[in-house]
This record gives sequence, structure tokens and C-alpha cells, in this order.
Amino acid sequence: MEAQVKKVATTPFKDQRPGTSGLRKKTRVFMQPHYLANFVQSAFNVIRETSGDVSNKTLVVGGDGRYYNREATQLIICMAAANGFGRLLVGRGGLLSTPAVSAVIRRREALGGLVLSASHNPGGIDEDFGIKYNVRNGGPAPESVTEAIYQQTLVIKEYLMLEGVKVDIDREGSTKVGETEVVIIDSLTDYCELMEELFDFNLLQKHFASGFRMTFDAMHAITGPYAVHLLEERLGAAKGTVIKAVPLLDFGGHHPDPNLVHAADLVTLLAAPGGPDFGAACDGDGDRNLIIGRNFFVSPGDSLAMIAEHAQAAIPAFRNGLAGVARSMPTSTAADRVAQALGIRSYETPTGWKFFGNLLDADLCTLCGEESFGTGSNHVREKDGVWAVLAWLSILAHTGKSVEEVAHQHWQRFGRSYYQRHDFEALDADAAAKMIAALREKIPTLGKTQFAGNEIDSADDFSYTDPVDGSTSTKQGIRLLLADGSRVVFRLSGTGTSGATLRLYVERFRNDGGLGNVDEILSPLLKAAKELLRLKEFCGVDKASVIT
Ligand code: VG1
Ligand code: CO
Repeated sequence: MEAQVKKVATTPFKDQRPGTSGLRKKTRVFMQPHYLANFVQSAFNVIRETSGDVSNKTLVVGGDGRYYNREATQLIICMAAANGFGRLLVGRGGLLSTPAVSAVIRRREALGGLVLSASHNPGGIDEDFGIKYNVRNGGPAPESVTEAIYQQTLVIKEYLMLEGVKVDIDREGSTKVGETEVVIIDSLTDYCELMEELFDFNLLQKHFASGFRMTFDAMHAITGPYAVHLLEERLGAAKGTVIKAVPLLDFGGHHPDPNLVHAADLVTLLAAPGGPDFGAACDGDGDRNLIIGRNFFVSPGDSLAMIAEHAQAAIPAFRNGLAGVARSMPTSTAADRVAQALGIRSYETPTGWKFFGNLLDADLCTLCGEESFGTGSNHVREKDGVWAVLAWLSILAHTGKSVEEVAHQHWQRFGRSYYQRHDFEALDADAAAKMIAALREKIPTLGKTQFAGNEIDSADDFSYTDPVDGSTSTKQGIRLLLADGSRVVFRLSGTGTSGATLRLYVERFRNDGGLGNVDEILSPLLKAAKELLRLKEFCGVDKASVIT
């Protein structure tokens, strides 16, 4: 295709600092003239500064199929070609799940990739859109890079475009756009091949053949095609195992958020008489997972611990054992106890998958997890929903036990971290910031004081120094560590698109076989936490919008 490189004059937008996971805004914000282009050019400027000549480099592009995904893909193609990238790998239809982007970057030795998604946030012209830059290891760019991109967005004056170009992104194959080779790739191949390398597909096939039944809820988001291919076509699960399998621009009007609230249909199915043995769901971009049994929910912190417990025996990729386990700070400490029993290292990082990248690259840990329904391993550098489902299938097939039996056995052996996250959404941003600032001021006075019939051992604002590159991230959440091992954590969300969201995490460990009532066990902590925070006073609310 013959086209002209054009320099388009622009002015900075002041609100393009990436949050926990890239830049997320209302879709209409992204649709303003120059908004997306400014951010993409800023990322390209940073890439060109750090990597030099990009004419022999490959960039991957794909998204979760939400509204504006296709338009954004076309724009990125025109801009990448104008910026002189050697090769672009684009998922067919502009579609690639987040873990698939990570897999493609790694397998095809790309320089990095752009992921178009606002994850579990709703999609549509009046909902959310997002973009994230992933680096050479396949993982989200570290803070040093996202910060450099942000600095570029503040001073940008122009961006480069190849005008008059439109690539047929629905047909696989290669075309030249300017000097750039644009290759439309099958969205499934790299990822599904990787899954076959990691898991024992024969074992899983036999398990389905023996009558085991599951339901996978793709929530009308990106994992539908991946799950249909892997579960139904490759592993022989019955047709219809995957529900809501077709990705839609607005996810059918729902939140593609795999938790007990938003995946309520699935929960009902699993509770019905004669329901399936196993239920799972993934989020908008395919990196989160929900794991449930019959009338039984596995909390994400427990899921990480249980996968760690069974990994070596049940999953061929971990045949030689695990190097270590990492979890984000607010995630329950369940995985730490498994690590201790296995004699392996455990790490505690700030919220966000980008903090696991260095640990995985340096082979310090093998499994990672977050309380926000994120679980993954060293096979890619993102959390991976479908991988987590295959990991659980492997555990169920290997042990021959039900989800509930696996959990009960785990709690018998290790005790249980009773755990909840309470989200207070759509708070006034200023009020929420003041509330957190007031709590932060109190931190030095909290040690050795009484709290919920317990004593605060220590209180701090979590700060993390990466053991590999020595970089430090501060103010990552205020935590209270109590004398009996209980914990309370307070932090503000970094992924929201309007107002502020407070996340309040409460955890209490009991070596009681795990059959206690979660609400009852946690309610004193919760009450004391809200009082200390003066939640009602600052923000006028007391009840959480979502509890997970
Ligand atoms: C939330 C979760 C965090 C997760 C992030 C991205 O961030 O708490 O654990 O890594 O979303 O997940 P925050 O800052 O809102 O608490 V995803 O699936 O939205 O990319
Ligand atoms: Co996600």
C-alpha cells in the first residue's frame, strides 16, 4: 500500500498517567480527536528512545473485542507503520486475550505489544476502554516505563500517521503498509499450543470422557473462542460446556467480571440439582478467573494456595517443583503457608501484575496470584484465566476429588485464611483521598493499640523494593498487622474510570478445619476498620458495593 507519512500537530492531555494496569477511561474520552493517538505516540517515543532502530522489530496488537477495539487497532496499524516498525502481528479481528498477547510476544520474540482492554469493566460507547503497553518479556511495562510514557504525554506536540490506510484485519495473512509488514494472525494458535505444552491433555480428555461435567462462562468476552476450542474441541467436553461464548462489543450489557455477583447465572447453575461438577468464568480480557464447585466458591487466595499445593503432582509443566510463590500484598497469606511446607520462597508484591515480572524472569518464583481473581505462572507474564481453569481441571482429574473436597483437605492440612474484600465504589475522589491521608497520618500512633479485641502489632504504608532491579514503590496500601496474624489493608483502586473506589481487605487465620462462617469471623475486623477509617464521616457510606 502506498501512503504518505504525515505529522499531525497535537496538544497534550493532562490525564494520561497509566494506573494499576494501563490507561483506562470512558470510551468517549478515548474517542476524542488525538486522545488515543497521543498515548500511542508517547509509547512509541519511549520505545524508540530505549530500543533505537525499530525497523527490524516486531510489535503485537490485540484486544478484548470491546467497543472501539477495531477502530483503535486500525489507528495503531497506521501509526506503527508511520513510526517505522518492522513487523506488526495483529490478532484476527483485532482480538487477542491479554495472556495470549503475552504468549505471542514471547514466542515470536517481539519487542512488545499493545493490549486494548479495560479488563472486567463494562464495554460500550458509554462505558470503558483502555490500552496497555507490554514489554519484551510479555508482561506489563514496569513503572519506570509507564512513567516515561506519561511524561511524554505531557509534552507531546505531534504524532506520525500513515494516511489513507485500511487493512483487512479479518483475514489472516501478510500485507505491506509503508515499509511495515502487517501480519494478521490467528488469535488462538500460539496460546493454545502453549497450553498443550503445559498440561496433560490426555488426562483431561479421559476425565471428560468418564462423565465429568463443567460449565465455563465466557461472559460474552474474549475467552469464548479459546475455551470452545480447548475444552469442547480438544478435550471433548460436551457441546454447550462454554456458555456466553460469543464476544460482544458490550459484553451483552454486563460487567465481564468473574465473581459471585456478576457471574450469578453460573453460580445458580452450579447450585441446581443435577448441575455440573465444576464451574469457571473469565473476565473481559481473559486474565481473571472464577473457580467454583457445586455450591462451593474457591476464593482466589485459596485457589493460588491449592494450585501451589498440587502443582508438582498434577501439572506436567511443574514436574520439577516450584521455585517460589508470589502474591500481591492484599492477597491472603494462604499461599505463604504452602510455600513454607514445600520449602520454597514466597514473595509479597504491590498490587498489579507488573510487579511479578522480574521475579518470574529471574526464576525466583513460578506461581503468582492476586485476590482479585488473578492467577498465573511463569508460562507468560500476565495472569491467565484459561490457564487457571486448566490448572484446576488438572487437579480435579489427578486427585479424582471434587472442588469442595480439594478445599476441605487443604484447610485440614494448612488451616484457613478467612478473607474478604469490600469495595466501596463511586466515592467522591477528594473525600476518599482526604480519608486515606487522615489514616496515613495516624499510622505512627497505631502500633500496640487495641483493635477488634486484638492488638495491632505494626501498621505501615506498604513499600516494596524489587529484589531484582532494586526499584522501590511506595504508598502501596496501608496495612495493619495484628498480634494473632489477622490483617487489614486499605487502598484506593488504580483502575477505575470515575470517582474513587476504596478497597478494604480483611483476613483472619484460623487452624480450625476451615468450616467456620466467614461473615461472622470477619465482622469484628470489618467494623473496627471502618471506624478507624471514619468511612461514614468522610464518604457518607457504610455498605460496600461489592464484596468478594
Ligand atoms: C485491580 C485489582 C488488581 C489487578 C488490577 C488489574 O486493581 O485489585 O489486583 O491487578 O485490577 O486487573 P485496582 O488498582 O483497581 O485495585 V485486570 O483483570 O482489571 O487487568
Ligand atoms: Co482482566
